[in-house]
Amino acid sequence: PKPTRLEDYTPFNFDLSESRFDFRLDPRQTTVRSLLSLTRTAPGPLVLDGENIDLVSVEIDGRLLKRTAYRVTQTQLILDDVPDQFALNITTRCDPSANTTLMGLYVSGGRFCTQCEAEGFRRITYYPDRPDVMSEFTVLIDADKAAYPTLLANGNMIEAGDIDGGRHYAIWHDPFPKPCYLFALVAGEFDRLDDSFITMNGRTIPLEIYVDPGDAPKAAYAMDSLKRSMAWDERAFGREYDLDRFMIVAVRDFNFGAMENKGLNIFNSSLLLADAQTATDLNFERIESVVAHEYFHNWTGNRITCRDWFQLCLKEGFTVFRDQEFSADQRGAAVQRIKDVRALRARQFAEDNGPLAHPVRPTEYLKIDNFYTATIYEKGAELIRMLKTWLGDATFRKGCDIYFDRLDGTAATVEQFIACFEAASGEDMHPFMQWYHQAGTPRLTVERHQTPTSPVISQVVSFSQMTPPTPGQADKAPLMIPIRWQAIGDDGPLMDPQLTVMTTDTQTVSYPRFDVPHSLSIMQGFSAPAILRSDATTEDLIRLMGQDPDAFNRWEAGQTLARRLLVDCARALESGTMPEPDPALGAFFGALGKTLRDDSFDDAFKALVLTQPTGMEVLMAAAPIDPIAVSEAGDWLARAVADGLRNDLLQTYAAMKDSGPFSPDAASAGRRALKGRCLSLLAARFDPLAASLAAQQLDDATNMTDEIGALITLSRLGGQRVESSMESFFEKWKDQPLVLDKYYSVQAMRHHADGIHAIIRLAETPTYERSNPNRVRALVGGFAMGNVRLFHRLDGSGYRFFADQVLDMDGRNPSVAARLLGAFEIWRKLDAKRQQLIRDQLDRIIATRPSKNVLEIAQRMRGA
Ligand code: DPP
Ligand code: ZN
Repeated sequence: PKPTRLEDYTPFNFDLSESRFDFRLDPRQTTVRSLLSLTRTAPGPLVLDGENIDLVSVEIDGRLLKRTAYRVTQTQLILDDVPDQFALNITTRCDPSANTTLMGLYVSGGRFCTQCEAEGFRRITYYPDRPDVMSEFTVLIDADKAAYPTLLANGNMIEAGDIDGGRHYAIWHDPFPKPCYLFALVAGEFDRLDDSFITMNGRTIPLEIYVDPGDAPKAAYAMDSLKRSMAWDERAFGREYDLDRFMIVAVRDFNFGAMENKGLNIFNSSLLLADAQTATDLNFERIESVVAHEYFHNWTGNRITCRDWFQLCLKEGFTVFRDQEFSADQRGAAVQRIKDVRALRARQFAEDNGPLAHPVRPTEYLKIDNFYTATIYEKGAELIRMLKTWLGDATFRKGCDIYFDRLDGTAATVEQFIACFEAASGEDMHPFMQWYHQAGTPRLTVERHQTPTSPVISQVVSFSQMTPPTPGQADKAPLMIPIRWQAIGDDGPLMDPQLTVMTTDTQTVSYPRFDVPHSLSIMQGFSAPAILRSDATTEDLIRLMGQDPDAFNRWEAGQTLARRLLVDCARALESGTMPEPDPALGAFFGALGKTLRDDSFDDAFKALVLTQPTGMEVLMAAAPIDPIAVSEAGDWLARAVADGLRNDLLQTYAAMKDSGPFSPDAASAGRRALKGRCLSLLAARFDPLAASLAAQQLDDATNMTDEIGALITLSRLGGQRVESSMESFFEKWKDQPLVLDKYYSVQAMRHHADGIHAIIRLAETPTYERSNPNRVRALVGGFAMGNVRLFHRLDGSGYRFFADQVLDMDGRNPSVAARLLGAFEIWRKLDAKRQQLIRDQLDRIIATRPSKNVLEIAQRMRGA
């Protein structure tokens, strides 16, 4: 297959001001009739995209074309000879019920819905399926009235009524020109939750959330999040909603998390529905941030869209940044930043330091679906954050205002975006662009230099950067790295925070000499997506854990210490020795205990301080290594912490226990998170008390956070109670698909005594739905990412099972299959035996001639 390249971009050769589509919905045979007004802007044939659809007829200005007047290939409709201005009518048919790719028009739970980003619209009708072709859409939907009482599309409903044969219709018009990837259509029977929002200019916007019958109460939190998002975007970015109504629809079968279709967002129900009994605090938190994310796309994505898919970060990186800022405002900046960086390190750093590494703006792809990655999204967001850190809040906001003003209604590029900040600041932004071109995570080395005491009155710190090679990019240039730093003594900071903006390989900065011992807090707030290699001693880190005014780095100091302990321990375990008791442990526990007892920190922060670096971070730092040794090192450190802090943990658990009636707010969630951390640490030392606390918590639980936390703890502890608890959990929740997903993922992560057979049995249970992405992600994804012992078994059974499941999914849904396969991206970080086992599976996958999606990922992972 031939890749698509950024350098080959050419504009479409027609202007398409208006598009009209008539849908006659039928699950087996839907007819789509389009009417497009085209005006030539450049020579050449008219080439339209289309896949898996039957072409019925083509008309130009009302005249039916002969079959010889056009060419149809697997992926295109080509009209060689067309006038300079004309109306094109195309009639096509498709089979939504047979569409298992969940791209284009498909049926989920008896309801019609669509997913068009990135290239799904071409499965609905022939059309220029590219983001830079923007058109004003009018959509008529005609469907059986009893089966599909609700008919929705983008924009405003301008007409509706009954027609013969028990059918009815609705006509929707979207006044904002948009690319077809933002098109949406929904039809079916829904319950609706209604509310409204008054905008900053006094317009009242009806808000409607459509859910499966009976689920409306579970949409209340999403609705609340939506209203807060709308208010926040006005306050923080001056952005007001534009259409006359805003709709969200929840569906159970969905490839992504959610989709920002203009005025009609479609959500995976797992990111929309929640109540105390069925959803965890993490679910609530994600619903809040994804509802915000999709809403924020209305400006960063829809009003200003992307010229081509290489510019994906333009909308995704910026929108993730905006949703992170929103969550920080809603839930506390420090805690939010820590969670975002943890996720960045576990997912994006793994990607950026493995075979799938690619720049935030890639230069080629086989399937664009494969580039909805942590790099485009999360690293993309970090780049925006660095801009803000570098330019300052006011100039950053000014640049955003210029962007919204200058590029509204266009399909833009990263260069145009950056030019707005150049205009706002007068800075030369050229060096910053390197972040968009260059893959890989920079290593930032920090060294303090001793200077002679007299007569020199200052001392120096030197920074040096190095980015290791990534596939296809051997040589790396220096990046512009904003480093926020500060000297900290035993009574707190000794100077104001400094901002050093590094632009070369090395840079040296001097600062005053202090008479007291001090440590340097580097990259406060995680001021750049880099891996820090500091010369900080244990003493430095303990000092920072206690004194750093930057909450992120206070947390980070503990993480750095833990990472060092974990890497040493994992290496010792791999070579068959037990780790020596580390002299740093006592001081580390002391600092942890102090944080735990300090009332000035919120509970969510304390819970994060008690959370270890992810296995992925340790794996990356210690690679190549046996992943099971990494996992056992985690158990060892948890046990050591629990031994060192047993009384503190028990007391804190007891103090957090009665949180009163459930509320999803950040403070209440923080209490539950801290309680959960204490319980799981106690379980790590197999404290007999932990088993009875967990059993009690399971019996008493009035919310899913406590219930599933107790269940997971019991499953780690093993023993009699586990099987019966699992079974009762299943019986209790088997009619709730979202909770059943949780059941499968907890089961997928257990250390079953009969190994892979238990997982295979789960995949054969009648409630396992192999065509539902959520269910498959729960079992197969949960297994590959969360069951270190079984997935990485040296007999290769885990890898084989996983590859089988990916191939099975690939037969139905290539984009979900390719995404699952990403779990193999760590393979070169593993020991030699496992590398060989995974290489064999990748070769096997490639040999089966999989979809383009899976082929691209497998080949990139395998390496040329
Ligand atoms: N554009 C979507 C999102 O990131 C993904 N389809 O919200
Ligand atoms: Zn997005």
